[in-house]
Amino acid sequence: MSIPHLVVVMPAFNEAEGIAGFIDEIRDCVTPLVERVTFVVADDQSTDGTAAALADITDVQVERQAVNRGHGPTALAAYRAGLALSPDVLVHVDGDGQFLGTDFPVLLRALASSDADVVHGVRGGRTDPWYRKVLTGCVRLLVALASGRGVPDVNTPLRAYRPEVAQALVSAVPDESLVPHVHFSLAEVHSGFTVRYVRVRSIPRRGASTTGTMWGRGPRIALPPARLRTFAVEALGEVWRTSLSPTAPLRGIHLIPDAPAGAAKP
Ligand SMILES: Nc1nc2c(ncn2[C@@H]2O[C@H](COP(=O)(O)OP(=O)(O)OP(=O)(O)O)[C@@H](O)[C@H]2O)c(=O)[nH]1
Ligand SMILES: [Mg+2]
Repeated sequence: MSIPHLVVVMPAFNEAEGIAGFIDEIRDCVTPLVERVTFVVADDQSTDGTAAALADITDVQVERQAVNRGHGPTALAAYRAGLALSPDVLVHVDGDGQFLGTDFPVLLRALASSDADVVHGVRGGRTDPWYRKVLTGCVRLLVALASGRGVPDVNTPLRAYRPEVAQALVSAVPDESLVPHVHFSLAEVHSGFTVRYVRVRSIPRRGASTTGTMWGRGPRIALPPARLRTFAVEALGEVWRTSLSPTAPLRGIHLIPDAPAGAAKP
C-alpha cells in the first residue's frame, strides 16, 4: 500500500509546546505507507507562538484563522484547507496530540483494506471527569436512537476519509458548527457510507499548558464548569436543529459516495 498524497489536518489553539513533536511522530509512522504527506494546521488565533513553532517545517502548512472561533469552526476550516490540496486520503486529528503516531497506520490500513469510506479511531483509556462521561453517554444514546445504529465514539476527532466523502460531509455542515463530528457521524449513518471502527489509545494532551482545554482539567473537578454547561446546551440544540429534528437540513440529505467532490443532494 502506498498513498500518493496523504493530508493530515488539525485545528490548534495554543499548542506550541506539543504540536511539532506530535507531527514528527505521525510523520515517522506514516512514511512507510505514503509517497507524500502534508500537514495542514488551522491556527485558531493562538497567542503562544503555535504558528512560529511550525514555521520551519517544510511539509506543514499553517492556516491562521481571522478570529478565534473555537474547535468546531476551526476543524471545518482545517478540512477545507486540506481538501483544497486534492489529497488521496485525508486524516483529521486535534492539534493537542492526544493520540499515538502508531495508531495512524492502523487507520490508513483499515481505510484501504476494507474499502471503507471513513474510519473512526475509537478512543480507549480516556480519563474524563464524570460530567463529560455523562454528556458523551447522552449524545451516544441520542445518536443510536436517531440513527438506529450505535456509533462507538460519536465525537472522536481522529478520522480517516476518502476525500470525496470528507468533501460531501464538510459541504453539508454549517461553517460555524460547534460539533461537526457529531453531525458527520449521523450523516455517515444516514447516507449509508461504509464506516469502520478501530480501537486507538487516548493519551493526555502533549503541551503542559492548560490553556487549550475546553472542559476544565482532571477528574477532581466536582461540577461541570459553566462554560461546558453553556457549550453542551448550545451543542445539543445545534444537533437537534441541524441533524435530528423533522425539518433538519442534514436529515434528508443523501450523500453520493461516487459523485464528484462536494456532491450532496437534498
Ligand atoms: N480550547 C480551545 N481549543 C481550540 C480552540 N480552537 C481550536 N482548538 C483546538 O481544538 C482541539 C480540541 O480542544 P480541547 O480543549 O483539547 O478539547 P477536547 O479534546 O475535547 O478536551 P480534552 O479532553 O480536555 O483535551 C485542540 O486541538 C485545540 O487546540 C479554542 O478556541 N479553544
Ligand atoms: Mg483534546
